[in-house]
Amino acid sequence: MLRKRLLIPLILSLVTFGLVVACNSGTPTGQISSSSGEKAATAAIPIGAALAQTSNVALLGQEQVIGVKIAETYFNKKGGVNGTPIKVIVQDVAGDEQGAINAINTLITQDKVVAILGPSLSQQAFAASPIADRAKVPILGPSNTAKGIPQIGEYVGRVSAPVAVVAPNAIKTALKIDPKIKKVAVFFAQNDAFSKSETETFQETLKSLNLDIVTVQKFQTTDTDFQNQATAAINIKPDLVVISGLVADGGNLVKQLRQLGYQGLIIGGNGLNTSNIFPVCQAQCDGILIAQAYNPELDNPINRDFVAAYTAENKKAPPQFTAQAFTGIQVFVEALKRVDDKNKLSTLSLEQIRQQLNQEILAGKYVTVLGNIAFTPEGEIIQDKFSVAQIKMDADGKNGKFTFVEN
Ligand code: 1QQ
Repeated sequence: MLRKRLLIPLILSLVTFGLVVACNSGTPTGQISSSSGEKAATAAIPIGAALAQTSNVALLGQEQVIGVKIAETYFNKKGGVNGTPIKVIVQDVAGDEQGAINAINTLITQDKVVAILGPSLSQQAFAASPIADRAKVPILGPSNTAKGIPQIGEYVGRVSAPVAVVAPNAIKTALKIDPKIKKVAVFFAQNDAFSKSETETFQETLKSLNLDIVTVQKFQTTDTDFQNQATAAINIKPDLVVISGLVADGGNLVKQLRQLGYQGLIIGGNGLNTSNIFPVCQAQCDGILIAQAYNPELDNPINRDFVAAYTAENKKAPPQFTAQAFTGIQVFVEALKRVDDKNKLSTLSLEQIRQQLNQEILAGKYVTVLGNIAFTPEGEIIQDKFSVAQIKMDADGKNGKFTFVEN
């Protein structure tokens, strides 16, 4: 009786794995012909990635997609999950909550994934990750850094250190560069959960360091004109500007601050943490300080491999969002191996795999490109390596790079 109960879901999930591979894969990873009679079908294990491939949020999501693709190739070359390949299925969350809800529903009910990496933004996670939690599908935020993400539910965690841990590093670096900083102008996007959370951390840190917050200016992530806010702030003559927003808005704000004559240091938050900001603020991006949860110079074998794989394609060092997405897939692969070590995946139903995978994710310790990480029982990442980078633009403002100022 028990056997039958296990067997039917097993057959269903194997059939599903096969279908998913057939529908989504250009390379027939999971369709191993049994015509020779040597091998039974070994279907690839479907892992979902709910990431932004369209809208302005794709400026961030694009780097995450690159990370999951590199991870898929890398971990499959290493034997996948005890010999069974993984297949990463990407669904576009686009720029808003509904996009994330749709992508996550599709991954769960249509693609029958064992787990999900995503969504791209905290704003999307608060709306969409509860769906994965209710369906008992493990979901890891690749860069969901707002306060409260792991607390969404038992099945929700993140591989992205929270703003509370990462953001203060940038302020400390700014003070090292210019110890005379006293007056600080703070800007944040009031329609974005991450930006609201990050500005709280920034403001608490500034206060704890006895710096004066001379103005707090609000905007929307959809805004393109910041003349009013920028002018109001510049009139108070701040020594430092701290911005929590996303790429397009954040980049335009930086550009307009500079055009209006602001010459002091600028700290950008995690939403500005991509070279996709270069075309937005061009030469005026120069000098922006951004705290980092990843440093390409980390010297461990997996990071050396990751940097080599990324650099071969992209001719530059990998960015944080790519590294975090790569790490998310690694966590799934290693935790799946441990599930399989205990009970062969082929003997488990999809529901059992998802549930046991969640336990193993939380129980594991991982040597990653982000350094050594683990999770609290709530799904919060435990990570100890952070850095701060500064954007250096070429004179023509076309190209630039993130240079690390603090290790
Ligand atoms: C969040 C973030 C974004 C800036 C990541 C792309 O950190 O939404 O939490």
